Amino acid sequence: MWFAAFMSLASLNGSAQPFAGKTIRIALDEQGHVLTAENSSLAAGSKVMTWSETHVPAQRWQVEKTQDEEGIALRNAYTGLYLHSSLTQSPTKGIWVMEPVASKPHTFTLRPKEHPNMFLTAAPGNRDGVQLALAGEDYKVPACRIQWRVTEDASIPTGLTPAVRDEMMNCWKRQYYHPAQVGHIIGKGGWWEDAEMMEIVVDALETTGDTCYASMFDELFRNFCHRNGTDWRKNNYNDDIAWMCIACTRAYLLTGRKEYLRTAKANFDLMYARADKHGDHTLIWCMGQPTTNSCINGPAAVAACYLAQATGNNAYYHKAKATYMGERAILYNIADGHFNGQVYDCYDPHTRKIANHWSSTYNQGTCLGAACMLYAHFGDSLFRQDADALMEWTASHLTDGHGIINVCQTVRGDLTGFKGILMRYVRNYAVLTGQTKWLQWMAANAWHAYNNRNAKGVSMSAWVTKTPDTFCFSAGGDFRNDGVGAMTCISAAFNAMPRP
Ligand code: 7K2
Repeated sequence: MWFAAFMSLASLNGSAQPFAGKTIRIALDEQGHVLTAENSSLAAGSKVMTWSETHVPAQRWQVEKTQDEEGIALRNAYTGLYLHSSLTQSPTKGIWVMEPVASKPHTFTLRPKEHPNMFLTAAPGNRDGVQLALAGEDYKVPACRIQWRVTEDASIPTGLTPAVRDEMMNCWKRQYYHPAQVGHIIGKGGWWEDAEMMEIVVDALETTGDTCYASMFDELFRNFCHRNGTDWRKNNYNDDIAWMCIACTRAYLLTGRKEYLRTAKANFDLMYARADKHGDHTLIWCMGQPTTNSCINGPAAVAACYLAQATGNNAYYHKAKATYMGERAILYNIADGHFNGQVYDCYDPHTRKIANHWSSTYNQGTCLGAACMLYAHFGDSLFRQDADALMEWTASHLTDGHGIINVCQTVRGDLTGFKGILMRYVRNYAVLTGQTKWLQWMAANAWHAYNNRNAKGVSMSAWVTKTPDTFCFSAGGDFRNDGVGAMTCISAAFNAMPRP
């Protein structure tokens, strides 16, 4: 049976503008491939396609009445843009005529008002990301491909709420968090990756007060120590040690478990003693390597501030300040005495040159965090000005035109976890300065990544791309058992909602 047969069967069933005012799901086939804003893109002109059901607003459409009494407009429930007859999203209303298919309940055809002889269809195939098309009289498609199953659905969340946030965490845990011989392990277990994921668990504890996260941290800590011991000097990466010291000291400050502080303090002290050898208070990144990197100086300054808070020993604040100022002198982008908010990656003391001009979310983040903590303790306006500049530069240079972070769009290697690190320091900055707009900025990022989740409820580190159900990113990399990147949006979600 071909589409032409339906033109005569279509009847308006009493309502020219069906579903007006409702939010609907528009599915093409029994497998439930639904009309979806491609990659949840907020950009006008981006495509609309079909994708498997992930229960997100980017897959729902709000039906609006139009001036044309026969037609409706379909507005994406996430992006706020309209389905246009060019099969893209548009800021202006496209007019669609939605007609019931006789004797098929909940089934409709969709025609663009301006092309009344054409029907909305999608290319054959049930894979994700199938292109839409308009089927005209000279383009024969099976009737089933122009018959859309349309149902009202008011059950989809409309913004980031504590319930959405908790669901993100639960879906992540289901995929990556497993019982082990000792405690629990994430994926196959790592070193600094574990530290960073454990910090997100600490963020969850700090922002919700839910002691389930204290237990979760303890499970991970016991497993980590079982694999890596409690003396970490055999790890040559000083940054690795600093990351784990931050996680453990923060966990101590929230739980009071002395074991965490004891381990953090002993390892920080041995790391700092061997790393502070450049003579300018910057730290050696990795033993045996010549450079000093932002990824050691930033975390070490943060770790020292937390240790000062945990031990009451102000010598740690002075270490933090020395490390921070050392890094500031060589790795901050300062011209004519003015810091523009950008931090470089790596400096070679032998050549006295920046060895890597790359600027990243995580280095921006730890510098922001250190600046905030140093400002809170010393009250020196330099730290406050630095924090302001760091926040502004990060939000305006590492994002797309809609404020969504679009760097590190990868699921492989170190870069996958970096965005998650930035988030907690943005929270600290927002709370310290009372600028809640940065919490909203984080919530918008978390919400974007949520809209791009897959059928298991997992969102990969490439936040601006729809997460594949296969856990294999088209740009390369398999994240079935590697939870670092998929936890970054969870960091954004928790850190966007601090406790009052
Ligand atoms: O080169 C450094 C750093 O400057 C750069 O920003 C990142 C980017 O790579 C390393 S830091 C990542 C290291 C963390 N410690 C353990 C090492 O295996 C890992 O490379 O990728």
